[in-house]
Amino acid sequence: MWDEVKAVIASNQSFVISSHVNPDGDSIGSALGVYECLKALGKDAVVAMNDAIPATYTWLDPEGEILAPASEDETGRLAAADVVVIVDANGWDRLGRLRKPLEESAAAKIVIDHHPYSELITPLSVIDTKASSTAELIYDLIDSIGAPLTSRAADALYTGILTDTVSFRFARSAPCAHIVAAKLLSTGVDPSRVYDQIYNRNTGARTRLMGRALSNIQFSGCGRVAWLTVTRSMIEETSARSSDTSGFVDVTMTIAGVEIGIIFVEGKEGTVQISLRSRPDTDVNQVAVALGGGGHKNAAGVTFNGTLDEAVGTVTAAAAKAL
Ligand SMILES: [Mn+2]
Repeated sequence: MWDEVKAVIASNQSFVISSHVNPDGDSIGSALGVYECLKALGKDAVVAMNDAIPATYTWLDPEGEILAPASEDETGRLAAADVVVIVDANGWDRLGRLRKPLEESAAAKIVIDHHPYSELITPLSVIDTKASSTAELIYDLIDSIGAPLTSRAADALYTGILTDTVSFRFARSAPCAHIVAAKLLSTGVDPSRVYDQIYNRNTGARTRLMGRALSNIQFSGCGRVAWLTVTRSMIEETSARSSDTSGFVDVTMTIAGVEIGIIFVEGKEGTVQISLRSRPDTDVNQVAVALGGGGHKNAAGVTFNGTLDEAVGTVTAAAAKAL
């Protein structure tokens, strides 16, 4: 499955690696996995993202090599690369400001992803929706190339698998995710250190904000839908940041009887960031797709244009229909 991708890598020198807006553990881990592999092969590579790297993952980039958020100046220069590699996303609209320069560049385009897709943006697409994470696929690519796996790449790929499976809790975790995780551990990844870096670094502000959000949890559909709301004022009053809400929605799924969990985070300029979670048999991707977002069957997201009340009304109604 990697032959064409390997041929393009072998015959080119400069690469730009990018991923979706609001980068997460899998997008950052996958991008760094590809980056480390290309560097080991003697290639010129740069990772560029639309948004900043969340504090949870900055330990993977101690030298600040990732351009995130990539400035306008940097973005312009990226278009000159031979090859654009997009990981953990398969639609141009997922790239934010980087879309235009990368889509319009003459570079060959490669996509490596595990999200459902409606149309391939490049014939050089390796998309496996059964994979736990894009990181799992990147491990396979590096293995297939026979390139050395650096310790940073191993940490990054383990991070991608760990976070995309929510610590091996998702149905799609089995068994390949465990096999690849085991191979990464055997190269020296310290699982307790990675877990500690990602999950045990919360700030007091984030924890206070989480308390505020959880204390206002709402239910509908006889307790089968649960949702949290985070307003701008809650974020300001707790001195937290919008990005601190990452992971809050997962708490809804720890509640007995809840089939769908949702978080609504009020953004600036009349937008609401929505994340949805569901049990294995319930599909929240269709709810997100119908509203212009997307993701996976059991974890999806969408940006809503409107007020918080409008978002809650629209999305909880759509969620009730998905039950
Ligand atoms: Mn992913």
